[in-house]
Amino acid sequence: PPVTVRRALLSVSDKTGLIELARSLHALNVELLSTGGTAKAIRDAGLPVKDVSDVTGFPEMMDGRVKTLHPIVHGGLLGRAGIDEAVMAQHGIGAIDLLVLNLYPFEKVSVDPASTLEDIIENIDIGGPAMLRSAAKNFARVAVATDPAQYDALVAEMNANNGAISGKTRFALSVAAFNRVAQYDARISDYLSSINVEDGSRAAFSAQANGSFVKVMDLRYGENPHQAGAFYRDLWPVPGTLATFTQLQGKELSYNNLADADAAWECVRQFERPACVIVKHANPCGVAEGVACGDAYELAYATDPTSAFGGILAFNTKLDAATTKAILDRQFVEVLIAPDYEEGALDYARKKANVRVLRIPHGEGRNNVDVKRVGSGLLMQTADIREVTREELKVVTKIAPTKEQLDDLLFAWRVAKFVKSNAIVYAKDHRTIGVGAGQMSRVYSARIAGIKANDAGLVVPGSVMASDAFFPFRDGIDAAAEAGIKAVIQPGGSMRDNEVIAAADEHGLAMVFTGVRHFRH
Ligand code: 93A
Repeated sequence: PPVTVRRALLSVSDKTGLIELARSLHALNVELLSTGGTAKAIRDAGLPVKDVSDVTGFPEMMDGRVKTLHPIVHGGLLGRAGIDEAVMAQHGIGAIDLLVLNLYPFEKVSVDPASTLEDIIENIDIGGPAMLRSAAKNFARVAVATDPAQYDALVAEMNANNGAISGKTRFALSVAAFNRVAQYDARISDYLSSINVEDGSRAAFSAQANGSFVKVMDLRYGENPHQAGAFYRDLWPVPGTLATFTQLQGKELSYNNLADADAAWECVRQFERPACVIVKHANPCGVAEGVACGDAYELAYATDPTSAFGGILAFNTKLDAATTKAILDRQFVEVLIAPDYEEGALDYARKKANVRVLRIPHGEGRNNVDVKRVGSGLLMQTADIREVTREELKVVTKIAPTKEQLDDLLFAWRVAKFVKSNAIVYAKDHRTIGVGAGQMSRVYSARIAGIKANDAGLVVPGSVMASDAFFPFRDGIDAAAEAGIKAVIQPGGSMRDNEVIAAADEHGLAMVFTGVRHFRH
């Protein structure tokens, strides 16, 4: 139900709009209580106001560190209607129905290069957040404003309702107040944890916390040596994701190592059969399923031995000693990732002490939010964790894919999801034959997939092709047919789907639509 405001406490650092608000409240017969500086400003404007210190019978002290931390204030904010009247009367606590408060400007002061640490510490508000929490918790009876931008609407509502504020408004204000306190405390914690206690210097990244992230480590540098880098994980990391890794050996992990390790691990963990994914510069350059990790590795490697050099290798099964030996004898590896290792595998890895070996235990969870920084903003989206089932596929050509082709199409589709757009993946017998990544036009990605297959000495004819998004023209299909592709998987949905389907029929290809696309930028 609406609550008529009879008594308000005003305590604001930012005095914007204060006098107009006080005047409006006074006109509605609201009694005004206030703290030192705020009370002075109101009084100077010729409006009646009571000092909190007079109400509590306790002076403001310690240069303002203690001004409102008193049961008369908190009891006035927290007292429940219909429950606490008697105890409030017994202790001389008068109800406060509206709190108008904005906090000491910690955010502003802490980023000002002229501020000393003492200035910054003094700007950590204690009484303010305490009152905001008291008032916000008691939204059943109390309204709380934390920002001058809220005053106009508040006054308008009160003017229209004889000084009353609705339950809906009080609840919305309460949520806003808790948000404000959470944000404020996060900034304090970020700031303080960025300070080096040895010499007082400040790091580019805070030491432990960053909102709801926890620092795992500083990185030698970011994507390039002139950039700083750090790795944080969620406060509660999702089981099965990169953030739960243990480094068993090897050189320090770099920013690029971690970014590539994530792509490799997320790709390989999709497969049910033993699989290997080799990533270079964020793109899978070879992927294969096998009967065991050994043949999966051989097949993945054979897709593109040139690119595999210095790659990030991920397996979805326990890595055995023989495969580890085969890998490390043959090629330079940046990072090796598996859910577990045979003891012999680790013994062998130890001989190549630089190789970073990560263990990531399998888990069901997936990261469900993606974040990308743009300018001084943030793009957020739910993560691309959509899996396409066999039943969802729609055959659009005269010829349907065979059972083997269908298996390969789904395999290629899973790989394509992890290839930067425009992504084209050629595959056969559960292994990649050629990967075309990151081109600005789809037909070039298709050509590159073909060139790479040829260079690796792999036979394209009889393979299938996956495309992460629809073909806008028939040229991609023509190029694929010319290379010998026999079946295609793609989202469909182009204006020229009919032309693209006709091209596939003309070449005798089978084609299925997924209805789902997987852009990855
Ligand atoms: O130093 S405090 O943490 N101790 C308190 O008891 C207290 N009560 C209110 N800061 C406190 N405040 C803050 O004072 C308010 O959050 C507001 O930002 C400021 C208003 O002070 P003044 O009215 O003297 O300008």
